[in-house]
Amino acid sequence: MHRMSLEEAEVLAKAVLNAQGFNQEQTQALSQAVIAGQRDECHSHGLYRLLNCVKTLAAGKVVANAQPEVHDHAPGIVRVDAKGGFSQLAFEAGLPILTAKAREQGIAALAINHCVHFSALWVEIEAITDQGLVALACNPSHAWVAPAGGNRPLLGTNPLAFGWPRPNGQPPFIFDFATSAIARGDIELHHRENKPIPEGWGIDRLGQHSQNPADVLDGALLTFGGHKGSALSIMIELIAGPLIGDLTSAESLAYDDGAGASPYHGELILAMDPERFLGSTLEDYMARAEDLFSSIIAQGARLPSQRRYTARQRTQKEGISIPESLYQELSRLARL
Ligand code: NDP
Ligand code: PYC
Repeated sequence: MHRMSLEEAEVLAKAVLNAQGFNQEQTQALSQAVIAGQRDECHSHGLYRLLNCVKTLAAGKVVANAQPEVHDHAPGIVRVDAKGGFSQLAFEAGLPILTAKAREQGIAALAINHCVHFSALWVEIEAITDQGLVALACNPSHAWVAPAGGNRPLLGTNPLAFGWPRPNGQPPFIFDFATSAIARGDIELHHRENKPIPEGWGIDRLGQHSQNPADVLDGALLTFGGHKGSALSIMIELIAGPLIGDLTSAESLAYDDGAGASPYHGELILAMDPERFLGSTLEDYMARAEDLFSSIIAQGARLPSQRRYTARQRTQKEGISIPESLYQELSRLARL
């Protein structure tokens, strides 16, 4: 393993992105996302993702200097056209209007269109909960997942993330998961490390359960929770696809045309203002939410994101470590 401080990791990420041709703004937004992933030990969405950013650019499937365009679409809707760039800069461009609209009306939506997408959604959810708002986000990806009862890839790994702000400086309650049994990125990491995957993550090309990551990458992932994860995944295809005038996972994969690039589609993000919903009863009801969290922890259960927050505290002090082979690949791409 190769150890680095977070500052060194950021220098490396920016060097890779700059050397490969991303402009300053895109480089800043992309490096922030992958450093956040690495810092919180979400390895499938950390520095490893830079390899796919570079592959996507080399395949001509992302615009390296895209300048997102913001459209104030309706009282409750802001749209951002990412103009074929990665989603992160488009999110940054839309966030101030999304939060202003949520405060004004209690609830508002941000629809990002025409973006290339690879991020862990909690990064965006935290940017919204940091402002005292409740958040929900989802997006399609590529058609890599079989619907429950089916045996061929059709749905995306379609992440769903939710965030709830908490008082007294406590980190927000956030969950963020793929609606497949696991993110595809994790199966890719098992493949890189020659490790078998757990039973139930996926099937091979012939529809047989497999623990071989290569066979599942070539076959299909399964949804989490059978028909329930499958239904959530279909919902995400609909509300972050046709509803916002963008591609489904099957359409994204068809657009990819074998390039192996990051998915190209839209993203839907909702923000809700507890103060607007609750007025003078805000504190009382936020305290009840705290009671719920306390009761969960009292049973010995942990809240989602607790592992991330613990990892964050550790890596901020001790730095991160990545496989030496990944470090060497990134250094070559950075032309160090
Ligand atoms: P995981 O299954 O690792 O984790 C999902 C969530 O469950 C996390 O919030 C996690 O918190 C929480 N969790 C895990 N174990 C427990 C537990 N025992 N008790 C309570 N909570 C728990 O994630 P996935 O593989 O499904 O997804 C990983 C990432 O991949 C996500 O960030 C997602 O946004 C991203 N992704 C992005 C896609 C895209 O299109 N952009 C597509 C698919 C996935 P904690 O982190 O603290 O463990
Ligand atoms: O890990 O499934 C995944 C994924 C898709 C897009 C970004 N991450």
